[in-house]
Amino acid sequence: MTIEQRLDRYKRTVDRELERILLRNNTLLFQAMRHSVLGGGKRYRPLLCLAAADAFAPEPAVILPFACAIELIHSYSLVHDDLPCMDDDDVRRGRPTCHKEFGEDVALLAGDGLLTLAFELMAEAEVPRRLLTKKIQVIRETAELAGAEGMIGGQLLDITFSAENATEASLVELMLKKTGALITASVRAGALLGGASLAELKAVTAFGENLGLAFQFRDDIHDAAERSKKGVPSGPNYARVFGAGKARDRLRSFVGTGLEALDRGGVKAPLLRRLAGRLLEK
Ligand code: GRG
Repeated sequence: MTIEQRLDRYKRTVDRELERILLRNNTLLFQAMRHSVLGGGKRYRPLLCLAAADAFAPEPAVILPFACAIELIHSYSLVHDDLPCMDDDDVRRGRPTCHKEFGEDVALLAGDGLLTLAFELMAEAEVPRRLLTKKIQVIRETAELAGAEGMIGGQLLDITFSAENATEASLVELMLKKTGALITASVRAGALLGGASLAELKAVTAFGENLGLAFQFRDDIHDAAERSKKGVPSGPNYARVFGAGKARDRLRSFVGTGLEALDRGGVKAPLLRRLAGRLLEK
């Protein structure tokens, strides 16, 4: 099987499992949660989690609940980010946003439901005895990286950002938290549960942080191009402040630095490397 075929197979597994998890109830809340999670999405973060585990001792069944939990956290962040009090977006993944379809009140609760369900999933996940401590570490780290000092903290920097005082360092700090934290959590969860050594975990973490930044640079480049066509102002955006050319250079350099971290740590991880490569494609 080629690397792309293996990634496709992992994506189908994640899609099926997310469907199974969210089909357990048919209340309005679960309908809104399903609308937000099952309506497309690249599943980039769960793939990173599975790909990181795959680099060590592949036991995908053990990793799957954690990979799915991270996608639920990602989906909650999108539902809340789309709300009128945040980015006020009408369309997500080519469909009406959760609040457009279900109303703001239900969308707020759907986000809450997805976030808490993620932690329920991880807590309930069955792991071999030798991985029990690692499982607790993953849950704690995921909470921290998704929380007030990670992704949510990054979102606060986003909404309070002052474009006039924007510096490269302030934008990078925002990106590291808003986007990089959950991407780092994804690869660390996979590596920890996959059995990485401390040195390998360090390499995978550096890879994740660089990939998180690359991911947001790529999004900023696309977003700046889209918004300049439509003339709609956007939030903090590196490509808008420093130019698309510089943003593209930074994107390539973060992907390169991430890959070098894997090289230095002796981590082969062909699937992780392929996922990094995707960020340099159209
Ligand atoms: C807690 C409200 C709240 C927000 C947290 C993650 C985040 C901060 C907000 C989401 C909006 C946003 C533009 C985040 C940057 C990361 C990003 C580009 C998300 C889109 O992720 P993709 O491209 O989306 O992986 P799919 O649809 O493929 O899952």
